[in-house]
Amino acid sequence: MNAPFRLDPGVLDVAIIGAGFSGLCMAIKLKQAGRTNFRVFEKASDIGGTWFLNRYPGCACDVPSHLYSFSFDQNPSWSRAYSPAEEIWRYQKASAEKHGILPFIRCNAEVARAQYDEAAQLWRLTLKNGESFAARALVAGAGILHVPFTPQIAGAESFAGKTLHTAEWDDSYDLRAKRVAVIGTGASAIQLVPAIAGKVAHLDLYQRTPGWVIPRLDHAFEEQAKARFQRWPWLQRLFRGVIYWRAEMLAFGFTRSRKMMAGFQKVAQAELEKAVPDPALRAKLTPDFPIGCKRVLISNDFYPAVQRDNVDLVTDAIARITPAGIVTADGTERACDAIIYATGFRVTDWLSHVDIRGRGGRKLIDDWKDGAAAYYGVAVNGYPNMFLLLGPNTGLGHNSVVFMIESQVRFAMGCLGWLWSGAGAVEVKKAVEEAFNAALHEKMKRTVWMSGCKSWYLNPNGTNSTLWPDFTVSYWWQTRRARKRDFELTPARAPAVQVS
Ligand code: N01
Repeated sequence: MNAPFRLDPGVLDVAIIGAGFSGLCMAIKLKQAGRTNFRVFEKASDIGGTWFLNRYPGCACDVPSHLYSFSFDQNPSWSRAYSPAEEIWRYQKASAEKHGILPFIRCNAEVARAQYDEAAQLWRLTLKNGESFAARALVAGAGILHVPFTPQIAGAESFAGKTLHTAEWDDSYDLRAKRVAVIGTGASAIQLVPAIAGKVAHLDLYQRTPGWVIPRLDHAFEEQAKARFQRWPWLQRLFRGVIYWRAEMLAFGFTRSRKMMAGFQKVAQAELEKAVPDPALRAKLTPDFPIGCKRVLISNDFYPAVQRDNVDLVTDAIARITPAGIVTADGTERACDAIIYATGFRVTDWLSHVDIRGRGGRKLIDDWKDGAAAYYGVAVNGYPNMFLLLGPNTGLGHNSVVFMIESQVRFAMGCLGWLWSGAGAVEVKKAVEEAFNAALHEKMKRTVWMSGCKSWYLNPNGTNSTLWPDFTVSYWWQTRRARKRDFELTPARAPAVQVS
């Protein structure tokens, strides 16, 4: 990422944390609104967020690309229905370039601390390298899937071979002809395992909990189809609309109808029976929770990969790691050259790596100790002029989060408009935020995510601060404009303070 970074003297209008889909969308919309006094601070060495960081073999999006992209920047050239990670990343780069936001992004710039200065009505940011900035508004678009989770397994540090994590992939390590252990069978593992199983000498897949897997209706787009999308953008919009509403229908099952989910589960069960003839292996791969409770996995090649001669599915619990490999609870040691952690992300404390302090020095990490909460995932009482993107309870199990991001950016732009027209501080009212969350968690009770399984959607206390418990269209409708009556607006106290 070589774009020059220009720092205007003085106070920024907006400081954005993160240059993934969220931060890029915010930056594009600010620029389109004629605002150029903003900066994006990205901790990684390039833009793209999760699509830059996740580079493991087989990494792709499990939401169709024509939907998992900006509505205002449709790409007629997607190579496949489910495009690989690198293609999504290239799309993000092209979009950032097209909208002229690269000069506003600073990479290798990790925000360590953001503190609200009530007297000055400013957010004061400190980067990890000690630099400091001030901004009237803070937009946190850090995303929830970026802090890799590695379980603490006894003896892990003694392992003499190579250790990798799907979210911190080391391209320079050659897996060919190696004996490999993969820990985890979530969304990352089911993409990784088929991609590497044919290359490695042997693969032990350590499964703690099997997931429901449904077929991925993937296919390449022929040049003719791409040309049609290019020539008739309305055709692509129509296609996107069809994918959107097809996905949206699933929300009914996830959030309201156990009957619909039961039908869905029958389809997955039939697929498993068709794909895995061996009853013993099939039993190991059969989940004991309702489909949808944990994230539904989408793959055509996972079951075939697990049945390869050089792949063993290990379901005994991992007891410890030795210099030579992994020992399971039954005492068996399986030697390996590399251990790959496909163990996901630290989701429920996703913003804890930035020390965010609001009014009176209150810490977001303390306010969220029992679970993150916000108003529509965007605004938090006690943190004026701070707007979160993909914040609490705005993740999805059935549709594109890019759709949610666009709704949130529009909502945040509405609030920023008040700042630009005379307000000094904009803060959601406590009672409004509390009432919103009480209603949300009431709705959450009837969702499949609360049906009793253990998943990364849940906080340690069992509450769900991760997912939106309704249709995305209802989120879009409810957030189509920010309502002044829900916020406390404090007049600007003084002209913007210069950064020292
Ligand atoms: O992580 P996960 P992921 N011993 O948390 C297991 C998104 N994503 O990286 O189920 C043994 O789902 C754990 O077991 P269990 C997507 O939102 C999207 O795969 O807890 N095993 C589980 O099997 C996804 O949901 C795409 O019992 C241990 C696995 O590790 C999210 O990222 C692609 C263990 C972790 O699964 C995370 O997916 C990839 C231990 N001590 C990812 N600890 C798209 O295509 C954990 N596990 C959009």
